[in-house]
Amino acid sequence: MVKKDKTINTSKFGLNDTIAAVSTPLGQAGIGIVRLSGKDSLSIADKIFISREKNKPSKFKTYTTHYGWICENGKGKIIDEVIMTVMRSPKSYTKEDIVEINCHSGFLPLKKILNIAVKMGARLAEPGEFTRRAFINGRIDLAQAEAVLDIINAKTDSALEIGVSQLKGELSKKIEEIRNGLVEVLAYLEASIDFPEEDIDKLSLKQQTKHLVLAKRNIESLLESSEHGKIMREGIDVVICGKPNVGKSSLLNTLIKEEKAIVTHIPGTTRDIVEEVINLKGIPLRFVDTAGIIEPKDLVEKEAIKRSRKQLENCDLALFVLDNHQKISNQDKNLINNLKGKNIIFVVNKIDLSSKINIKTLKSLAKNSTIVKISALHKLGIRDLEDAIIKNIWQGRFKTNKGVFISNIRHIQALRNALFETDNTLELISKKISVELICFELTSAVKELDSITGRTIEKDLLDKIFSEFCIGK
Ligand SMILES: Nc1nc2c(ncn2[C@@H]2O[C@H](COP(=O)(O)OP(=O)(O)OP(=O)(O)O)[C@@H](O)[C@H]2O)c(=O)[nH]1
Ligand SMILES: [Mg+2]
Repeated sequence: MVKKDKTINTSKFGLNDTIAAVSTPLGQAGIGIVRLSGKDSLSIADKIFISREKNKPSKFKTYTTHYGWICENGKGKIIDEVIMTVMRSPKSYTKEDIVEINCHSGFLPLKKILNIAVKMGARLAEPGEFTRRAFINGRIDLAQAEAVLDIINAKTDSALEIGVSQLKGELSKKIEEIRNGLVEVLAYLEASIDFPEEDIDKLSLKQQTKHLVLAKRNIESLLESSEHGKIMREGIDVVICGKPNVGKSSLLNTLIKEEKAIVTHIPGTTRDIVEEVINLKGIPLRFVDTAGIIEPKDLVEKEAIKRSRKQLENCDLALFVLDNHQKISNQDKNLINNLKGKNIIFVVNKIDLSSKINIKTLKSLAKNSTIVKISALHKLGIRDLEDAIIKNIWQGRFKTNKGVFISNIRHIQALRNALFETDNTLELISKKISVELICFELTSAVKELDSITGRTIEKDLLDKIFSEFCIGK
């Protein structure tokens, strides 16, 4: 667990306040939760809750639930029938006393219970304030707090896995390991400036370099994982391209299992870009169907082809579709030539029809790219194509990092800066340049790592991070 630098005031709002919020979506559902956190949570609960056991919440044992009613002032009109859970400090989400009131989820009960809590002394919580308190009170570090948001926003299994691993503190542990290496060198160098005469345990130049090189490798390996992390979180763009009428739109529809794009036997059917995101083996894939690229006959075709090319320029992977029932034309060859340097899978469509395509020629044009044979119309070979797409995504990119993946832009930037500064330190050491300057660079690298875990962090940045949370979290 990372301890925060005590000199930094990380609190935006009074920690002495007891905060309250509706922690579930405000609407009709089975159960809604009003949550209180702070030193007065239990005394507020005493004033508004009548338990069936005739006991007061301030007497409840931690992590126990109690049946009862919320009343206007502890005895007046009943507002709702509820279950109350008490979680006492320090073993709670915020490390403060927490009371959770499970009520019927309707706009009115939730609003009324919240209002009564406020009337009895609580303050409405700001977005993310519960998690912010968990961070300020030292239960979790900043990377873990950000993981909470990632878990809430996760759209794929993999994104969820990254979030959970980060919440467990696996990223923080890795960052701390790197930091320890840097700090060891820094402590030695600073001591040698402050007490030049004294007999400090010597850290040889070789040992200093060893620590720094190890830190550098570890930072690099985390940065390498960032591409993987980014793919799992944001996914990749796959553009379906090829000549008109080869079955691009049919393939899109088959892949997304929906008749989204118009399919006809008339070449030049697709004009606008049609796209859809699907989740394939935990990775979000944005499939984009494009207009067949040919010599344009009119202004509309010209614009459609311009858009197709633009999509192709920016995509991560192109599916180049060919018609099994046709010979490879010069047009195909030109298109393939124009895709040089792109990441491509060649898709031979319409395998239900007799084969006229020359596979040998295609193989020589495809070079090392994969070729998959399918029928979009009869849904043949689609699983093979999906497997080829997944294999292509991870090919050459997947570098294991013991399950620690970076996917947050803020973390990536901090690591890049730390790498730059560690490199500078190594250079300064090798050139035997002033120890003060070396310490300065090394301190900057440590600060960058600390900004990830929140040991040191600018207050504005902290405000920005927590403002992205919802109220009640
Ligand atoms: N026999 C057979 N016909 C197919 C197959 N896939 C697509 N087709 C037919 O080929 C024709 C063109 O299909 P589309 O999906 O519109 O082709 P496209 O490449 O999107 O065409 P444009 O939008 O005009 O560039 C349609 O008549 C489809 O039914 C297939 O696997 N087998
Ligand atoms: Mg089409």
